[in-house]
Amino acid sequence: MPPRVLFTTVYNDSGELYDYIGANSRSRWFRFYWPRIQSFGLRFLKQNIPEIEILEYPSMEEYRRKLEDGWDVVGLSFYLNGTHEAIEMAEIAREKGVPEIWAGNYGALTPEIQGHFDKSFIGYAEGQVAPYFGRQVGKVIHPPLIEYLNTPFNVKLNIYGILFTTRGCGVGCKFCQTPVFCNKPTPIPLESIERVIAYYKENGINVVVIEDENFGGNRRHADRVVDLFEEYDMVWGCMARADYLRERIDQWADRKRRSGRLSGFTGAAIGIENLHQETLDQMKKKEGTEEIIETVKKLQKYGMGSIGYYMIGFEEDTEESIREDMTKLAELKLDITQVCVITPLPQTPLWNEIAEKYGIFDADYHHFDGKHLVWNHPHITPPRMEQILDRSLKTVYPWSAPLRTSGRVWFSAYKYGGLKGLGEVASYITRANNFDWSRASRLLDANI
Ligand code: B12
Ligand code: SF4
Repeated sequence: MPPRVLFTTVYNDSGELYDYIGANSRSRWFRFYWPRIQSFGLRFLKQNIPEIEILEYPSMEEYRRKLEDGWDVVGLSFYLNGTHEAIEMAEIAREKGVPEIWAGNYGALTPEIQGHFDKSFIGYAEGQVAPYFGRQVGKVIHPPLIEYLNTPFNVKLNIYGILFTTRGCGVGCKFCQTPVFCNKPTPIPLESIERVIAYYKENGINVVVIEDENFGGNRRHADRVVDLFEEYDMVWGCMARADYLRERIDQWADRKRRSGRLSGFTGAAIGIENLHQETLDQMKKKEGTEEIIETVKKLQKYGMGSIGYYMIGFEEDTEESIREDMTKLAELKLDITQVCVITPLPQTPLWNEIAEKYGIFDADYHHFDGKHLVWNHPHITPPRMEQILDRSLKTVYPWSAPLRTSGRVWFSAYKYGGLKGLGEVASYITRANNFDWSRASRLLDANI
């Protein structure tokens, strides 16, 4: 009999799902919702090693109940800000007599907490876990990963399939843990990508969002993925570096215009990080502010969507300088602007630098979520930083932002597809609300 292995994310007793837009907006009046309903990491593991059982965002009670079934291994999947919950769950599992407790995902990178677990898995783990079941993972199979965009009235606006095309990044930005987690970019096999795109298409999902760390880092692979989208007539967007996007946007927009359809490239999320070149250079971002802004403007010129990631609280930042930067950032009129407070993460160069120069005073890992100041900043106190963040988010995501986005989507649909384009956007709403959500829990057949 194979060992009984349970992998779970950390518990959530708040009664609410984590909502990415909620985390990055302070709008009390109206906003969109992007709830986190599936754990992508656990789905990949289950898809490739079906013997594992998984639990996604359980309540503490559900977790305790599940433990009663008896397990040889309990594995916890967590980010740094879920560390306390992961340790608590590990202790409960031990009390229940589970012989082995494992840690995985980015939270497992923290050296100080690894002692709470029998094993810590660093990086993408299908290949590391499979031998436990006496086998190996050849080509990684991409599971279906499905999410939706919601409104306060529970009318869903869109349903989309998530896609990962490569894993890992070695660029080496000072603040980022990815180069420690997995610094060798590895492509997901194209046949695996094609299979999941076909699954989305068959199930009425025609929008795909790529959430790679660095889509386009491998130009050849990325271009072939784009060809697949064209073949399957998909609408798609991606999280990517500005340099790759800048090279390709004109061509993608042109393809779209010529096709007279909405399918094709529709927008991107870009790490702007900071509007000051010296700060980007210091962070070893290896990109130019001007080029990043130019890429955003290009997206907007073509009516494409834009999400920007931005960081505040660098050592030279003051309340006044952040206020000025936020005014400039708001002028970019992005659809969503994720503003994070710069947070030293374990094993990054930034962690060592800040720890030595200023000291990291906060021992509460909940605060390592990019929304709190956890170190001794030379000009700003932690409570003041929270107020500055609130004000910044209000500036970059005013109540009118969702209206602006809706206007852009409809206008762009008309621009590229005429009346048919408008009908197609309306069909997104019908597709999302008529989708049989029990399908979202299905995985693909194991054979590829
Ligand atoms: C998509 C994503 C999100 C989505 C998650 C969507 C979802 N449904 O899961 C959303 C938007 C919700 C999100 C939010 C946040 N995110 Co995020 N996110 C990512 C992103 C881009 C991809 C993650 C992913 O799904 N990868 C694909 C899957 C297959 O890989 P995986 O999750 O790593 O899982 C593999 C391994 O980790 C391992 N594994 C996973 N679990 C387990 C468990 C066990 C037992 C074992 C053995 C192995 C194992 O095996 C898996 C398969 O190979 C990463 C960037 C990146 N480099 O990965 C950032 C990243 C993970 N996010 C990060 C952060 C900081 C956040 C936020 C705190 C940001 C914020 N301030 O808003 C929040 C926290 C959310 C929360 N409280 O839970 C950081 C994590 C840093 C850290 N130290 O924790 C990352 C690395 C970005 C970065 N470079 O800074 N995020
Ligand atoms: S921030 Fe992005 S580009 Fe920089 S190292 Fe991390 S994943 Fe790579």
